[in-house]
Amino acid sequence: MKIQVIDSHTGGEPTRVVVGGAPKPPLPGACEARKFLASNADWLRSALINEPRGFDAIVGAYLCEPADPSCVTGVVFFNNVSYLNGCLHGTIGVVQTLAYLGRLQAGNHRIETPVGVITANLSENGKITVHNVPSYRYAADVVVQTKNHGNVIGDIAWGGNWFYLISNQGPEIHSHFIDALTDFCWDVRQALEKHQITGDRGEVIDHIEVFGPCGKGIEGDGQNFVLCPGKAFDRSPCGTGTSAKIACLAASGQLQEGELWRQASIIGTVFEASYQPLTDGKITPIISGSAYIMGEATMILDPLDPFKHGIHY
Ligand code: PYC
Repeated sequence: MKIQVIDSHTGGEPTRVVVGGAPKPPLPGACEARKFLASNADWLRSALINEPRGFDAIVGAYLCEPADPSCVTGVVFFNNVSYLNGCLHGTIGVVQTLAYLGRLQAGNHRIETPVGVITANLSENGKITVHNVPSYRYAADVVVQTKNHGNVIGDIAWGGNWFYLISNQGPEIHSHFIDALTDFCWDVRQALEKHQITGDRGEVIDHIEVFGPCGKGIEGDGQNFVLCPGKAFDRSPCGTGTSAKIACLAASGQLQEGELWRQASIIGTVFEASYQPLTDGKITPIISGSAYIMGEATMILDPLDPFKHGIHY
């Protein structure tokens, strides 16, 4: 079996877009496609993301026919352990990939995801700006008792995924401390599950985000470290995480409509963010970044290869 992919990165975080050879769901729509992949073709996720073909930080993107015909494509994002709700570094990678293939021109494009339609603008200079799904802070100053790091306080917010956002606690936000930051975030993640602290409909909070001031030589309004569901950290500032952050800043009156927030990642890459308020107290986050194509490949799944579907540790 042969699967064609195109690899890009957005602020250092890789996206592997499936462009050929994959099985197709019987019905259109991103929700249908996610159900189809999870129940009938999960091997595709594992084969493309897990070792020996991939590594933990890659996010995969499966393109599908949208249910909404005004959308240029539907997309399902997946990682080393499961399927994501949304993914904005991945959306920026998908837009750059479709432009590279000549399937998209500069302008506005609607994209269907399992959690709603988002709009991406591709500018002539390659900058990609995404209007994300409605985002909001669900709870502020939620204390969680962790096993190894005492009591931690954070906000819970939806930005296309569920986030627990922690400011100025835990290890310093610096690439020297990635192992310590990972341990800290994993401890928090497990504590949230243990104490049944969830999103507003009982959803697992599977992204942990820690904020601090920008390190020396890094430009931005703040620097973050984001731990993803499969314990990989986001090399980019995380678009859904930045959406959750500005939802919290908006809710606490610290960021006004149209004001710019520059979110730096753990490796110093930056997304620019602002928002438009919605009538129900939520916001539409507007996130900008750029992606770069790194490779085109045909993945070969040899039936005799014991690791054709990836290594499961
Ligand atoms: O950019 O939204 C994002 C994202 C989610 C997980 C990894 N990146």
